[in-house]
Amino acid sequence: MKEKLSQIKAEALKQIENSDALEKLNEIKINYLGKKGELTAVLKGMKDVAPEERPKIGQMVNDTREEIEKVLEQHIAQMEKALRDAKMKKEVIDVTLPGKKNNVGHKHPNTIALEEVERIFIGMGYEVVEGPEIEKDYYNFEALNIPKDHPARDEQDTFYVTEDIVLRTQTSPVQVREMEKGKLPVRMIAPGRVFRSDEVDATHSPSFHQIEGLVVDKNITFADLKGTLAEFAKELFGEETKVKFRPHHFPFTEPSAEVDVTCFKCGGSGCRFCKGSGWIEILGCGMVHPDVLRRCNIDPDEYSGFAFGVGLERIALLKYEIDDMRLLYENDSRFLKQF
Ligand code: 2U9
Repeated sequence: MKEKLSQIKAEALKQIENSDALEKLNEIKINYLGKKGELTAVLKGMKDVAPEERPKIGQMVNDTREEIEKVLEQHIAQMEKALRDAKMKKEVIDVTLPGKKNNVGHKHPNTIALEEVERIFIGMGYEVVEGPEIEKDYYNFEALNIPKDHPARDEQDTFYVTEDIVLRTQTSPVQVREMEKGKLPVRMIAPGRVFRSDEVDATHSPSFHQIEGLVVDKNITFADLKGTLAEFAKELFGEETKVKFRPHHFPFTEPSAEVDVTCFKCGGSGCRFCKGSGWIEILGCGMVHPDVLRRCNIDPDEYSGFAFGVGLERIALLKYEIDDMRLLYENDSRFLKQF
């Protein structure tokens, strides 16, 4: 038995010595030390050894195993180091090569404009509230004084999902839902996508974005509306910007107005940008109609409010001097990377 073990050890060490690849060393490991290996076979033969001899033989088997293992591990480590060294020698890193350019995305002009408008109103204490793009007829129209026969409901303007469900044509339903909650005062802006059945051209799209604002509290007057929008215009277009309120009509506000700002290109003297008038129209606004408040369970004798609405694309086109709305929807990276 002793001789057999010496023979196994000598043979294993010889094979290890002559190995020139990692795979061969692993094979040797399996052949000698594995479950079906030669040393395990010797252990299995212990039943034929006299019982008093067994501890001695067992110890010899263990010694042999340990020695083969030790030499094997040494050779494996050596071979791995040699392979690593060879790889490092082959891989030359030229630190003078220019770096790879990472393609970084750009914010869409709509996003930049939205973040700017949100920043201004959050600074004035407004909350930003979002709501569903698919709305009940009631919230989109009925609650806002737009009854069934109103021209604003014309099927050419509105996408109907069913008779009672529409793709919202304005973000006003978000404000109606907020007022219905009964938590007063309200000071919020509602940005979001809206839909109108318009043909695509340089200034129209069937899907665009609005930001609407609403303030409801005791003693809110048209003066609050004027002051708020004058401040907004100054922050958005520059300190020297002036605002002009022209009487208008919306079903949901009374009185209503459209707001122009002095042209930020020529300062109001008239240029190509403002078509010679010195003014640029930017938004619509008004005092919330008492019937709209009443429908939301708000007593118009106790509370009053103002509201306004602005097209996000309109702001983006003006601010970044883009002359065709379609560019905002194509997502051509050559266009977007300019912002
Ligand atoms: C409630 C009551 C009143 C929101 C308002 C406008 C005036 C307005 C247009 C601007 C350009 C839409 O994007 S646009 O086409 N909007 O002129 N929007 S007042 O009035 C409200 C909103 C909610 C409960």
